[in-house]
Amino acid sequence: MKLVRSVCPLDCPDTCSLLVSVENGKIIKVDGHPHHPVTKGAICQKVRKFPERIYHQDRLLYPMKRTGPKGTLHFERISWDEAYKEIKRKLQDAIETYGAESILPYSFYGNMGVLNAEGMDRRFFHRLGASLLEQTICNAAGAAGYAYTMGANAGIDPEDTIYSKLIVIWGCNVISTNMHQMLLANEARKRGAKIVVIDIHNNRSAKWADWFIQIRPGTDAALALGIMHLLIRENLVHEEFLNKYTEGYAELKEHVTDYTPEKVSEITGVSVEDLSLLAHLYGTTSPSFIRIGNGLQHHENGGMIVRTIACLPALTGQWGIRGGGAIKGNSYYAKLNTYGLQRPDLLPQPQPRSINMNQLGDVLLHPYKPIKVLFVYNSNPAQVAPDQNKVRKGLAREDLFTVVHDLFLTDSCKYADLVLPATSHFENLDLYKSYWHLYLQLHEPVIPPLGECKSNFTFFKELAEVMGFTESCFYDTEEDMIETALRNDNNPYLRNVSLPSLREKGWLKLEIPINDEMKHKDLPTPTKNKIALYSEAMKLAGLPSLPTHVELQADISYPLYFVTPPNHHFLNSTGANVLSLKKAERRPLLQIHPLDAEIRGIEQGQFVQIFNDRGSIVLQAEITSDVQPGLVVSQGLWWDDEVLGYQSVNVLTSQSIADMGGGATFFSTRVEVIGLQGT
Ligand SMILES: Nc1nc2c(c(=O)[nH]1)N[C@H]1C(S)=C(S)[C@@H](COP(=O)(O)OP(=O)(O)OC[C@H]3O[C@@H](n4cnc5c(=O)[nH]c(N)nc54)[C@H](O)[C@@H]3O)O[C@H]1N2
Ligand SMILES: Nc1nc2c(c(=O)[nH]1)N[C@H]1C(S)=C(S)[C@@H](COP(=O)(O)OP(=O)(O)OC[C@H]3O[C@@H](n4cnc5c(=O)[nH]c(N)nc54)[C@H](O)[C@@H]3O)O[C@H]1N2
Ligand code: SF4
Ligand SMILES: [Mo]
Repeated sequence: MKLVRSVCPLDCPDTCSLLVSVENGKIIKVDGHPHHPVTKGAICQKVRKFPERIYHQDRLLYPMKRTGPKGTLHFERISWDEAYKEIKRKLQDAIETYGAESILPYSFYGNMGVLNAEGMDRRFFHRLGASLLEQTICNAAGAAGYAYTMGANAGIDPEDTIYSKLIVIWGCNVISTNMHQMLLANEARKRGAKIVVIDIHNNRSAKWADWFIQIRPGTDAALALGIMHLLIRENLVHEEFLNKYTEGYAELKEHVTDYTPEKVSEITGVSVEDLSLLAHLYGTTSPSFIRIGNGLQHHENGGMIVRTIACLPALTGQWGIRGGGAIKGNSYYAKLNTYGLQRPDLLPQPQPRSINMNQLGDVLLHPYKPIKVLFVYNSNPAQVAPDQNKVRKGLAREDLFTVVHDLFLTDSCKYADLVLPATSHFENLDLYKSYWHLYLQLHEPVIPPLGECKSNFTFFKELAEVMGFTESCFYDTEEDMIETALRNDNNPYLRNVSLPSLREKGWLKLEIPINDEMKHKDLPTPTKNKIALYSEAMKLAGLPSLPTHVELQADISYPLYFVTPPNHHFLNSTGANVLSLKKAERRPLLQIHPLDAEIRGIEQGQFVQIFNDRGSIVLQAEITSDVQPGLVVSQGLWWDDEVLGYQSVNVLTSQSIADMGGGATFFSTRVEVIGLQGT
């Protein structure tokens, strides 16, 4: 038996280092690497169960071609040669008749490996001149909002949060979605820290916190402004820091006089007492740290919410104090040479149109400039994209040629003309960065490819050859691409990272003067090195220049908010076909407050219909005061299950775009719920 180093490839902030037991060429166990400074041997159940996923009986092992109608899963085996020929023919036909913009790659971070998420594939589609995809489904609004305030997605080193004395977990379900932040917070707690969770429902993290503050959906900016109001009124602000390092404090001071505790309490549902207590705690505890999640930015006003919360650490002068500040994301520090990796210079001029991935449904159904060829990889749009009825109607178009490259016959494969088998990350060489901690990791193959599986890298490299692309970048090896990726002279933090050093050590920490030595100037603040409490850039973009609460607008004729965050045992829809994980989650439920259940005559365990203008689904009700009145919650992105009749939550979500960054608005959905008789 061998123990081999690996990395978790899932779209999770923790990017854990793994230690894999391999026996006779087969992975038998997956553990956390005990020596990785953040992982420290701890990993989640999802990834402990990876052997079950990798060797799953349904794992795709060879290419297949559709033999039945779209929407079903009837395929026959073909060879890679046949698959390549068919793709080439379809691409050429589409380009000839409709132009290359009729081709759309649809991909996300099913595999976070740099090469397999955004390398050879991008080169291929750029060279082809295909429509560009705006990858907005995850954190686009929040990232844009945070950057308006702080300059970029740069926060503190999470390892420093063990020194925090107050940890505010805001719209982030860390127990499930960022477990090492929870472990670091536990360490801080042992040293006397208090943990506050601000969320719309009493989730796993809220139950673990010292104090759970329940807020109405989409009202977090008002809460943050209420805190600012009180900090200023009670003289708990750090005037010196504000004068030296921020822009627009005078304007903000004036502006927040409107956000009185009474008004904020009315908007947010947080009592005046709790608001005062929170403001006082935040104003008197140092170092204080805010972990800003993704949940609270999946709203129409998500950019503004994050922009507003991001102002708070400046008010009490937290930046530069070890353990003080915030993290929304840390992707800024690990910026690689994306130009070299993705080669945008291969794009035709003028550049092809770009398509917001949150609007896949409308785009596929649009009669003008139609999409004729769709490539799906690293993503499962039939489950994860909003307004699913439209997405599936679009995917079902007979004149659309769809290629899905995945490890499994996902629901998206139901609409594929060709299904191609993907390697798991264990079978690939790749480079990993985290959007939360500060380590880069190299991943060397742990096992050879299963069956006829090919990595995204290999697939697009071979397809480029089939298409007759002769540019030298299509001949790059994986090593070449990793070396290119690491060659980014604009990023001083990469100084000591090289392929040989990563090979030797497995992981390397980015060199960031952010700990004891961190001075404010090391943050990439927007203008004149100052944090933008007032933002001229936002004004120019037609947004309020000061932090502002904006009411949610969508579907107001429906009475209940419908929020659908991820669950504990799946990673988005990944893992929803792994029996042990499915068993652990039991079944998808609709959590509803006793008062809302009572007025609708809904009983515990009853099947209910949930509907709005976009469609209707059926789920089983769980009556619980873990959700507030006026809110229903269903956790997890489950696969279709014809036998049990699960229906997907994204039937009800909307393609509307958030206030910033083209972000998704999954959680601003509203619905009505009725009980189904005889269930
Ligand atoms: N186990 C597990 N881990 C995951 C994932 C997974 O699917 N499963 N997905 C990964 C990915 S891609 C992402 S983006 C992250 C997401 O992980 P997080 O950043 O934790 O975001 P969510 O879980 O979407 O939402 C966090 C919490 O915000 C709440 N929320 C919703 N609306 C509001 C609001 O208006 N205000 C406030 N205060 N809270 C609100 C949600 O109900 C939820 O409890 O997790 C990653 N990690
Ligand atoms: N209602 C609702 N919808 C949501 C969310 C929500 O909270 N609520 N969350 C949103 C968020 S934050 C996100 S990030 C998106 C996530 O949406 P997706 O990125 O689509 O995530 P997954 O469902 O995990 O699908 C990833 C797919 O990639 C495949 N895959 C893994 N590795 C490889 C590989 O190496 N090559 C290829 N070709 N395929 C591979 C996996 O098997 C899996 O089928 O969902 C969004 N949708
Ligand atoms: S999903 Fe997240 S917590 Fe689980 S092993 Fe991967 S990186 Fe670690
Ligand atoms: Mo995400």
